[in-house]
Amino acid sequence: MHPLYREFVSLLDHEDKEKCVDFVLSRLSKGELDVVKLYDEILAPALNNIVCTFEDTDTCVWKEHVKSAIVRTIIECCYPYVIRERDGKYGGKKGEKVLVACPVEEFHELGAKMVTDFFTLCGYDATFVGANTPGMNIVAAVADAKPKYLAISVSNYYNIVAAEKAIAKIREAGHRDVKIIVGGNAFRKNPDEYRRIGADMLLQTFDDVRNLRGGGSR
Ligand code: B12
Repeated sequence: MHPLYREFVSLLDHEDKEKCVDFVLSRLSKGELDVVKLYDEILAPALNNIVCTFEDTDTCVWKEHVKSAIVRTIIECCYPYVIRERDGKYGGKKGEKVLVACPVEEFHELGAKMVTDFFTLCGYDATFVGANTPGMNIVAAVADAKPKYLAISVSNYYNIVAAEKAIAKIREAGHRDVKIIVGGNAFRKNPDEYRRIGADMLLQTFDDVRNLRGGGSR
């Protein structure tokens, strides 16, 4: 567990947006924290460890919305640090295009936003297309932007079907050059599903993204 995790979670539990943002930005600016550790060891577990019991579902769900909105603000505020770390630590911009999207009905967007920043850190020209993106819009984005990679993030297991349909549409439209990556919690217990749904590879971590240029697929 990251040494700053508990302190951050306590601020998040109090839904103190101001203190949460300040806590993170002051550590990033002093170099006490970097973006990957922040995302992987503090923000993602702070959300993924939320458990709603049957008795407190109504309260828990609106609080989950508030907490995820605070985390979204923090991610947006990190962008200057993403660029700074890309240029200072990871060798700068190299330029291959990547689009990152969630399939239709997948509203869990925070993993996709973090992954977009992971690609940016590694020098890719990365664009977050959006949560809940219909297949035909993903096809249009691929046709217009002509990315080298399309990364599809899926959190809810049931949305793997929507990812599969989007991939089929891309293949039907004849976009054979784009490499399709999938990732996200929906695949954690189902690591072989990516092949069945027609993706080229499954990636899950910052190191997977970093290793992509050296081969990367598993
Ligand atoms: C926050 C949250 C929400 C927020 C989302 C806010 C937002 N703007 O994104 C809100 C409140 C809107 C929400 C709604 C719902 N949620 Co919700 N939600 C969560 C929660 C608590 C955290 C998810 C999250 O954001 N984690 C933080 C991110 C950063 O972590 P991550 O996704 O794991 O991403 C990391 C890695 O996985 C990786 N990664 C992710 N994608 C990719 C892609 C690539 C290519 C790579 C390389 C890596 C990668 O990188 C990230 C950084 O390390 C989880 C709990 C849990 N245990 O997961 C439930 C959870 C995901 N939700 C769930 C459900 C059921 C729902 C609802 C259906 C609830 C409802 N009844 O309304 C709705 C569905 C909405 C929809 N249609 O999508 C279930 C899904 C279960 C399943 N079947 O798989 C979970 C697991 C809760 C549970 N235990 O039941 N939710």
